[in-house]
Amino acid sequence: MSDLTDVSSLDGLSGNETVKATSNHLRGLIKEELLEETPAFGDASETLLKFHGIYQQDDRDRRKEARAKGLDKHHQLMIRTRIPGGVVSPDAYVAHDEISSKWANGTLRVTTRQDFQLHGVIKGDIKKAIRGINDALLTTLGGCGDVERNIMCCPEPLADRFHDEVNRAIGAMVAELTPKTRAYHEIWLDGEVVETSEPEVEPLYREQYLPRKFKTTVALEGDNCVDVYAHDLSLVAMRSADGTLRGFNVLVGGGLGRTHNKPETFVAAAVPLCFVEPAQVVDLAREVVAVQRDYGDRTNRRHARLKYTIADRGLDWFRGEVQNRVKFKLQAPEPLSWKPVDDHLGWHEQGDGRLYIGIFIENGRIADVDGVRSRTGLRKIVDELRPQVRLTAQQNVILADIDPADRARVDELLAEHGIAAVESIPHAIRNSMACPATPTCGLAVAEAERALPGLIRTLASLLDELGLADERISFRMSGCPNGCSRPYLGDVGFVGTTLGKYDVMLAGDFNGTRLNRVYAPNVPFAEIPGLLRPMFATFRSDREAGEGFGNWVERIGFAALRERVATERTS
Ligand code: SRM
Ligand code: SF4
Repeated sequence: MSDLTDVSSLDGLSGNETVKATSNHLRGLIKEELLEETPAFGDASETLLKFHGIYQQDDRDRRKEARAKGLDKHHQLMIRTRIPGGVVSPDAYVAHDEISSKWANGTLRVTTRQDFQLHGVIKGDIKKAIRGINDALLTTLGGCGDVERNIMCCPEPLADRFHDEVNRAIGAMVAELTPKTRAYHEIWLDGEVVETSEPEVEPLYREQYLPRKFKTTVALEGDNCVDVYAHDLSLVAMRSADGTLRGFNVLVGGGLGRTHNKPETFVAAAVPLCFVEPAQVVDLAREVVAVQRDYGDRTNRRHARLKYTIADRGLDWFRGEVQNRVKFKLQAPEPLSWKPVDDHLGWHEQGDGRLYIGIFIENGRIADVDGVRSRTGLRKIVDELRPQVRLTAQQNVILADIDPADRARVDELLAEHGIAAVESIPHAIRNSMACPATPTCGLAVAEAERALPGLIRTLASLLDELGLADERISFRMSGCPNGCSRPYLGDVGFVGTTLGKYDVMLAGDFNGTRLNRVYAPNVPFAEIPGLLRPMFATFRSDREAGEGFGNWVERIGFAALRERVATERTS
């Protein structure tokens, strides 16, 4: 175990480790650079800003033009608000909506981890935007960076004891795992700099924080709407017969990021670790994070997630380390079973006499575009009826706590703003997700959010033609192998390899319990429908009753699939 406080011992570690260790708990020179009239922050601040929920980006669409004119890139910032369980008060919704028009690009982006992102904020406006978010009682601290990220949870707003108990556990975990540095308040909220002879302490993260990002999700027994197999730490809340919270099944070591042509990087599904009781879950979560803090690889950021620590040292070793640090006995994990994933869209009862409605937001972009005015429409509903807003892991929005008497008014406002009723949305579109990719993501090698809408409509009409319109097949597209839309856990994944080309991944499943695999590498975008059509046609005639597309591909295997597709093409 390295001494994390001795900066002279950082030789051989990744550059980020020195930046963190010498940052005085994430302060660095952010405050000073904020005062400079430059369009961008320096490199060290760029690294530290992530811990504050801010990414330095540039508008990639304008790079060419800037280069031609001999100008610098169009620097801009992206803000990510950390929203545990995706729960947003009406005031916080309004605050984000206002910030988006005053200082960002006029859209709100619901992320695959139930956060809001605001893109296109310039440096001179960033402080006002962060303050606006905090004034609405949310924070961006820990939205990104090498710390525990947003803790996700199934967003269904059901009013019962089980949900209350799960929410309490999440609140306690958030409090325990949030960085304790006062830097955030000092920099963004003009918090007083406390002069004291006592050094500031980060009890969990110490001087160097974690080797890499760390992600936790909470699922509710039976419903994998939060993709438990994708996370460093997943907690599946289990019910007792009397409807109370019995405990959590714990899984560890999921992670989807990989790098093309670097076989040492890989996608991993989380594996069962143990079962813990409700009163033990905070200690368990803290110590899982602490083991990763102490043993994660700090020399190579491509090999620094928990999945690599577990792959290198073994699950039994990992369980032993966690066991040594907690005061209770880790129990054996229980077997998990999943019902068909619920996206929580449409109208539902909450269980307390009120209603909620899940609204489909294509690729999470709340905007006013081409007749679909989701931004104006949602804002009107929030202003008029003050529902609680919840963000889903499929990038959609739930409006909760609605009086049944207001249901017709909500439907009216949605229709007025071109926001389609979920029943009218083809399943292929409803079950699709894409990451932002270009123009904001600096890592994108291909389009995603801007490419999927066209493709998914072609696929939806193709499925319709084949009589498969009611089939629930998930389609997920990412603009690079990092997998932000979790493309490796869908029935069909499209993973950008270079501009206009995608690895087509098959043999995952709709419930997100199995990783898919590359069926066809580097497929030109325009050829994707032609590749999939004969498969869908064969699936229609060949599948067993109730069998999903990904499960069918997995059962017959890629070799048989290729043969059957060839036969279908010639018939
Ligand atoms: Fe992600 C980096 C967007 C969920 C794996 N992700 C990025 C950055 C910040 C690019 C960057 O580092 O410069 C992207 C910003 C794009 C933009 O312009 O907005 C970005 N990731 C997103 C979001 C917004 C995609 C979306 O469609 O919603 C999601 C924000 C979640 C949040 O609210 O915190 C998002 N990213 C994910 C997920 C899915 C998940 O966690 O459930 C993954 C795969 C799971 C995982 O972490 O293994 C994911 N993002 C990555 C990686 C690869 C990490 C790795 O271990 O290799 C990167 C690159 C990195 O960290 O170096 C990355
Ligand atoms: Fe960017 Fe790649 Fe993530 Fe898409 S998958 S947002 S392109 S890092």
